[in-house]
Amino acid sequence: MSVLDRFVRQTGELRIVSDGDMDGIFATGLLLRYADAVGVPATAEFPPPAKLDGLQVHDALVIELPTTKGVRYVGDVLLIDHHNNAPHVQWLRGRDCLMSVSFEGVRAASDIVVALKPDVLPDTPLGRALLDAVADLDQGLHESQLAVDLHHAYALDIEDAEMRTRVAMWVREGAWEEVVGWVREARERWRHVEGAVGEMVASCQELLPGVVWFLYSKVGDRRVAMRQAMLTLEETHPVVIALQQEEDGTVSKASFGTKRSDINLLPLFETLRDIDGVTSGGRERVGGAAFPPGLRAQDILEIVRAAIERTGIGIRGGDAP
Ligand SMILES: [Mn+2]
Repeated sequence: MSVLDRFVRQTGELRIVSDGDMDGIFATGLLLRYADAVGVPATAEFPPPAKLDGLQVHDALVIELPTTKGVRYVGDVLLIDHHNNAPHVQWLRGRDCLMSVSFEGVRAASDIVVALKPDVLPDTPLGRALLDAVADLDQGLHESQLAVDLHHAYALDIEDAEMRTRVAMWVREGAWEEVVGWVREARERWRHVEGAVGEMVASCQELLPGVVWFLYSKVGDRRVAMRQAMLTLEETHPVVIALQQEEDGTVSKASFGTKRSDINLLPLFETLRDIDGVTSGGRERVGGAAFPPGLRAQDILEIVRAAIERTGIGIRGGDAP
């Protein structure tokens, strides 16, 4: 009897709490297949990264959410993890590790599930190809067309809270055609995104030495394109600002990003927060601000320029990122 069987026998149900990446989604779907096969009630959730710190997880099977991510375990937890080159399943209770199983030669959490329960392995070449592509992606390999398309499908829908559950359910049911349909559709969507990224990059203008900005609309997949355009521009400019333009031409939001370790954006967010009606926050190298309605891009840029000049964010100009 595997550690998984023992755990489920004790808990009488399978509550899955998983990391929301493609590997976590597939591992969850495969575990749901297992639960269905053995006739155990099962649930699955993918807590968003922002909610992980302090999140209590009790009596659950946890995929790739170790306590180092801020999650707190209560009761019995079965952890499936494979980072630091040490694929393993651990049965944890408080500070005790009741059981630990290591796996050689597996590349992803979904591979561990298959190693534990070979019966959940997809019964079609399409399903197995998808599982391979997921493991490739998890290793940072974008070699097959399927892995690339899968990566894009995920990136396009990353803000869609229901995407993870939807894909996990397809895996649960062995509906591989549905997964591939979603992935193929993403290929077309991604072509448009690439076009939009090129336009955004080409349209960027300088606000201050080392600080560039561009406008985007939130229509369709433009937010995904905006993030790609920011990453591209951050390669050659210390600070990049993307302004979200509404249909009426006004601007409501700004995103800020830098790749430079000598730049800290936090004082800028603090200064912006002090302005009436403005909310702002983030981390040292990425963040955003929301402005009161009715402002034009030029109004926002003046506000941001003044805030940067007042706080200084460490731009010394010129240096490569
Ligand atoms: Mn993984």
